[in-house]
Formats: sequence, structure tokens, C-alpha cells
Amino acid sequence: ALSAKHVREKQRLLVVANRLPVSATRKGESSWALELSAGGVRQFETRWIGWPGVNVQDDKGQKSLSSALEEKGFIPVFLDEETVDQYYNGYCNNVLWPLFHYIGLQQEDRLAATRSLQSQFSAYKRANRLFAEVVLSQYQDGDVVWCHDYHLMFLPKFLKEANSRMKLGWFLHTPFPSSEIYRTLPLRSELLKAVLTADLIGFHTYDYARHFVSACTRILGLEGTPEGVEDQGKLTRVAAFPIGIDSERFIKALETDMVRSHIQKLRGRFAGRKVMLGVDRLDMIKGIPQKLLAFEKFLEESPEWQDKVLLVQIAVPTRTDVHEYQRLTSQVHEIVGRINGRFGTLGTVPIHHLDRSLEFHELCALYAITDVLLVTSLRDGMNLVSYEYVACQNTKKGVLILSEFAGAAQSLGAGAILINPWNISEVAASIEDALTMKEVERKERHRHNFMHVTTHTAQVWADTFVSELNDTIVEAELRTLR
Ligand code: ADQ
Repeated sequence: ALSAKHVREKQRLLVVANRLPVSATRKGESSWALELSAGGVRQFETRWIGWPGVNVQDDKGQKSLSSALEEKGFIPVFLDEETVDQYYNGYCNNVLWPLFHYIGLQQEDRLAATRSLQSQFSAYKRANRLFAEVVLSQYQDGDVVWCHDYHLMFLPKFLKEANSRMKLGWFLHTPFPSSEIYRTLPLRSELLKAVLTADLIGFHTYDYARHFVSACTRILGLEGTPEGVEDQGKLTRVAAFPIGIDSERFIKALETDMVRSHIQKLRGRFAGRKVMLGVDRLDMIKGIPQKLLAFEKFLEESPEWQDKVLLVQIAVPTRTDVHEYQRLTSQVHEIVGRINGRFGTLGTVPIHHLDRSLEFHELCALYAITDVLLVTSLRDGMNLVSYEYVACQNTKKGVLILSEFAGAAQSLGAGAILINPWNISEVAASIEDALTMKEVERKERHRHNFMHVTTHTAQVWADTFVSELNDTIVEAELRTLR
């Protein structure tokens, strides 16, 4: 018979991301209120490692927050303000984020940024080292480690240097740009080599994976294979793992009294008009000005719709301290003001624009009553808002207008109306098509999308990535035995 020590315990998964999926508020010297927002991976005991999003420098604060978090399986990485500024605001958000989204920072901004690049890059590495130290303090033999996103491209390297047998995956949530864009990054090779130390590298789409492999072949001179990238006989697997949402959570929420009564309220408020919706973080990549201009063009060209349709645009401000983002906010406000001035009446305005985030029940109700969702991202890793909308549309069967530059276009393309957000006339025409689409067609398109969203869930995504990571290791071990 097996003795107790031979019975295998659940394998552990360490998920490492810049931000812990939690928001922590200090209530006293040693007490904290935590709001959690994370699932796990089915067959694993999951631990989360990341920055808690608050600046805590005193010992008492760090100790008490650590123990509050650890009870929930969260391990904090504390970063000081200087590091957050240089690593997070600097290298991550001002260098990698725009580059990965093909955002041409104005020449002069990019030139000015070049001067601080080296110190930001050092801070980036320093922060990645801090993450590595915390991961190593938690790591036990046999654990699987899953690193996330562009904030942590050095983490695989630091971890493998400390323990070459660690099973290690890295997933990018943003697009990976064409190698012709990527190669303009001054420290392009170091970053690529660091990521390549992982055993499995994942992207949302095949295109992003292909761009990454091209960058490795063209910049590092390595060999790209259908499996991934090969360097002196060592293969790093590269593949697409499209993310999903917890669709059940949305579907169940629609049955609750809170969401139902909210739906009634919204229906009353918007009675007699078709509702179009946009839900985005107020970010350059989301194409909010383009969306507004397309809506304006539609109202101009289809005056019969002017008092029969409205656009609700929810735009959560992010990075409000950054100049470019302030400029975007004013630009959006100016366009909204102009359109409402042109097409509004004493009774109502065509655009309802909110600069804030919504509670979950408000968001679900809004998704449920919406006739047309407008996603006009100029680049977007995936875009989960489009998935959430589909999950909430089983009754109404509304239409999704989706940018071809969102990763979601690869998965929801057959059910959505795909658009190029830069072509304002095309988007305006698509709005008309969406508003007048016959029910049979709406049902058919929705059926397709709903099937995808409810089967390709976040859970399936995580399970698939992690089990592929496990298989990759086994294959590599077999190869070395041969
Ligand atoms: P994001 O750029 O944040 O994510 P997205 O995938 O659309 O974009 O997810 C946004 C999330 O925030 C959604 O769950 C949405 O409900 C929520 N949200 C947005 N606006 C909100 C509001 N006003 N109120 C409340 N909630 C709001 C990054 C990449 C994406 C990629 C994801 C996941 O940029 O391309 O799909 O990671 O990998």
C-alpha cells in the first residue's frame, strides 16, 4: 500500500504578475481591507505574487499587509516610489506599452524619453530582480511558475539562473508588434533573450506569436520552427493561447434582483431609443476619438436617426498624471461637447459620456440593454469588453461592431461586424447596418459568438496554458534522454 508520503499532493502554481488581483486599503496602522478579484487554476493550488498597488514603506505596514494577503494565497512584492516611477510609469508604460501597441509617441517625446531610457531600464531590471527574489522565497521543488506580461520580461531569466529546473511559462497580454517596430527598441536583444529562457511563451493570437518568432530570427539570428524558437538545440515553445472571461459570472448576475431592477430602470430611461455602448479604459489604444467621430458622421448622414439613438460611452480614466493621457481626455471631452451641441435638443443629448468605472451590477445591466456595442481599439491584445457584452446578450441578441485590430477579431470575427477604426465612413456605415440588422441575422451572429465566449473561458485558457507547460517540460526531458 502507498504510505501517506507517496500520495501526491496537489501541484502548486505560482502566478506572478505586476499587480496582485486585489485592492488593499489601509484602515489603521496594522489593519487592512482587501477586495479580491481572482480565480485559480483547477488542478493546482494557486499562489499569486505581485505588487499590491499601494506604497507601504513602514515595517509594521508591510508585515500586517503580508499576513493579511498570505491568508488568501497572495504574496506581496513591495516596491518603493522611485522604482514604481522608473520601472512602472517609465519603462513599462512609457516605453513598452506604446511600442507594443504601435503608438508613435511624437518624435520629440520619444527623443526626450531616450535620455532617461538607460536609468528606466536599470530600474526595470531591478524590479524584476525583486520579483524573482520573492518567487524564489516561495518556490518549492515541482511547482509550476507562470509569469505575466510586459512588466516581467526579465523574470524568466533571473529565475532560471537561480534554478534551471524550474518549470516556467510567460504570457503576454498585449500584442507583440511586427519585428520592424520591435527592432527600434534600443535594448531589444537583451529583453528577447531574457524571455526566451522560459519553457513556454504564450500570446493571444497566432499573429503576435509569429511577430515574436520573427523578432527572434531577425534580431537574434536564431532559428524559428513551427514549434517555437531554437537556440543551439534548446527549443522554447511559442504558441497562441487566446484568453477568455468567466462567462458564468455574467450570465448568473443577470438573474439577480439587483441587476434586473437596474435593467428595468435603464429601459425606462432610454425608452424609444436604440442604445449603443462603448466601455473602455481611457487609453490611446482604445480609439475613443475615432469612435466618436464615426458616430458624429453617422448622425450627420442619417438625420432620421438623430432622436432615435444614443451612445453611452464609459471611459475610466487611467494614468491621469501623464501628459499624453490628459491631452486625450481633453480631446474626448471636446468632441463629445461638439457632437452634443450639434445634435442635442432641450430634452436630451446623443452622447452620454461618463469618466468613471461602473459597479459590476451596473455594467451587466448596461451590457444587457445595449443594442450595439462599439469596440474601436487601434490595437488591443484581446479586448474582453466584447466578450462580456456577448455573455450578457442572450435575450436581446445585439450586434457587436469590432475593430479588426483587437485580438478578439480572430475569435469573434465571424459573429461581429469587423471594422477598421481609422475608416470613419466605414464605421458610420456599419453603425447603420447594425441598427437595422434583421433579427434572423442577429440571432445567427450572436449564436456563433455566445458559443465561443461560453466555451473558451478564462478557466479553459489557464488550464490549457498550464497543462501545455507541464507537457513541454516532459517532452524536453525526453529529448535530452534520447
Ligand atoms: P485592458 O486593456 O484593460 O486589458 P480589456 O480586455 O477590455 O482591456 O479588459 C478591461 C476590463 O476592465 C474588462 O473586464 C471591463 O469590464 C473592465 N472595465 C473597463 N472599463 C470599465 C468601466 N468603466 N467600469 C467597470 N469596468 C470596466 C489588457 C489588454 C487587453 C487584454 C486584457 C486581458 O490591453 O487587450 O484583453 O489585458 O489579457
